Amino acid sequence: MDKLIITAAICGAEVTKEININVPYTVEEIGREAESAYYAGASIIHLHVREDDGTPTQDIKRFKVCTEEIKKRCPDVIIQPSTGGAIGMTNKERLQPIYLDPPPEMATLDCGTMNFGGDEIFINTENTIIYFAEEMNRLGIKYELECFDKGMIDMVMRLHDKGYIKTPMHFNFVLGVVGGIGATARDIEFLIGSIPKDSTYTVCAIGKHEFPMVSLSIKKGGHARVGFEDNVYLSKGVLAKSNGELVEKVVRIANEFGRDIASPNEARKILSIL
Ligand code: KMH
Ligand code: ZN
Repeated sequence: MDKLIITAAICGAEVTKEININVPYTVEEIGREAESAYYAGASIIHLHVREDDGTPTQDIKRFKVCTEEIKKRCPDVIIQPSTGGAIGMTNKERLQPIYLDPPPEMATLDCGTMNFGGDEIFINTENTIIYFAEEMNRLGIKYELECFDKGMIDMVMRLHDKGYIKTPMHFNFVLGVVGGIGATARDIEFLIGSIPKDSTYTVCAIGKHEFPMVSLSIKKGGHARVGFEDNVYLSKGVLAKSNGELVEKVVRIANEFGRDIASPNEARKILSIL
């Protein structure tokens, strides 16, 4: 089994300080949270950025200063900007962080449209996915294929057959989002069984589903994503003081299963970005 790649989704676009005061907004807070996750064992930082008041933004200038702050504190960590941004943003707005100079090593590529609770719709048409994939191919960016449901894997396979999506593929199964696939062992089995054999995958799940689903992924040879974007609790009723605390818990679970933790460079090799 490969060593375990831990991704920390430190901030997201939806979760706020009202839910957990430790959710980072400012550049300094984003740096602090990335650093706590990195020293706990994360090799990838999945990055959304905020204005100081918490408003989500995809502004390239904000990504630049946040990326610099993270690199100062965690020099070899893999930074994976979001191209999902927040609900309602335009494609051009969302894509801004891939145009950083130098381009990021990785970025997310969301693989379908879905309900996001209430009246919210997260829009990723086929043409949007193709446009994002082609831009990332051109810039040599490794995409993490965000699949919130089985049909999104089918979309990836169709776009692979048409030459838009390259191998080896790296998936992130996002479980338990309202409108997407559930968060049970059966759901994970179904998704794992639906991707090409030479792919890698990581698992994340929302709220109380985070640690049970991540544990299953660790056991089965997949990778793990935790962080305030997905869940703010360390255990029932106990708010996490930092993203680092969530990563430390993943490391404890991995130790139980006898799974070693990948350094950033080991993660690069596993993901074929070295
Ligand atoms: N905030 C969601 C609308 C991604 O980072 O690529 C989209 C999202 C996925 O978080
Ligand atoms: Zn995200």
